[in-house]
Amino acid sequence: MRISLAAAALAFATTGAFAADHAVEIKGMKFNPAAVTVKVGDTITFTNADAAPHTATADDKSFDTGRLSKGQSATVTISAAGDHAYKCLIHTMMKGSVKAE
Ligand SMILES: [Cu+2]
Repeated sequence: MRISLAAAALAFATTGAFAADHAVEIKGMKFNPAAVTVKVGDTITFTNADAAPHTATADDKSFDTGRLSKGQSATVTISAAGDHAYKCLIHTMMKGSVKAE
């Protein structure tokens, strides 16, 4: 129930005129969802559910959560249009992407 309500809220928010916040969970050494599409000016909140520390760091340096310990989250603003590949700097095989339009 909690997840479906959050999904409904997110779907509503992304169609609105105001900046929306998107959520990415880091769990099982993966970003979930690994690919998100946002509008320029939206924010993304990354939350680490793993015991291991992670970061979400854009290859183009347009955003960086810094190091997130278990249970920590960080919100970044996506301020540039385009495709932003990102990865965890601690585990560089963990990759995701943000498409900003
Ligand atoms: Cu990591």
